[in-house]
Amino acid sequence: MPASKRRANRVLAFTLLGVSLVAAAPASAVIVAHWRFDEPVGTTVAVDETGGFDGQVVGLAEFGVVGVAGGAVALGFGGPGALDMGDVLRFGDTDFSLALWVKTLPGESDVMYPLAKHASGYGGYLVGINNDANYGAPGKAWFFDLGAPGLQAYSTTDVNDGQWHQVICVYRQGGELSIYVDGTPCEDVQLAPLNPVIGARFIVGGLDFSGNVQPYYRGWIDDVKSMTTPSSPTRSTTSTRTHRTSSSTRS
Ligand SMILES: [Ca+2]
Repeated sequence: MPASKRRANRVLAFTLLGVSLVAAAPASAVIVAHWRFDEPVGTTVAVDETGGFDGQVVGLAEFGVVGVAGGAVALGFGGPGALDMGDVLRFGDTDFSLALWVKTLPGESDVMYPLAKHASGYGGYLVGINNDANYGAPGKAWFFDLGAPGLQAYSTTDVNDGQWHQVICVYRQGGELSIYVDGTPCEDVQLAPLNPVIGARFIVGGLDFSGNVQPYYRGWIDDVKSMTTPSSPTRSTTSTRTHRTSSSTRS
């Protein structure tokens, strides 16, 4: 690819990043954590430039690969790996949002968790890709807090096509989950149980199993942000809101 094209693509990526964040996040959102993953090859710590919640490499994580903005981290190649930020970002039932760029292998079908603060039996928020038994859907990204199968916000866009996609998940006080892919419009809104306050590790590329990091991702991740809204505005009630029900509960 010519250098001019690469520069143009990079400018486009930065532009898309800014536009989609502005479009999807509440106007008063404040970034509380931001991992750019621009560290060089061999790094064992992913720096959070905003909140100081640095992530420790668990297993294998490759830095210095090309991302959507600067570098990215590659996980799941040559062995399992994830990034452990520790028990941070306990939002509970308050407005917050998560933004991340993901790229998988084309047609990747395994269930993956690019971002999670989840404790088995106690719920907690996470972003999934593909389906895990009755949770999620093939090729789609989904946002979970504590709900039974179906009580998640699902993307309509496939995110397992081998291209970079920005996923933004928004939680609003009262249990409203919404999800955006590559900007607007919102692809799903779902009323779910209130997000619990739990003790669990915040992990990029895996889940917390009884206090241990379990890697659950194969692909690339770039520019992860977490945001809050200090003074919650009135909750939105949109015409696109959907309500699904189910009798079982995730454990
Ligand atoms: Ca980056």
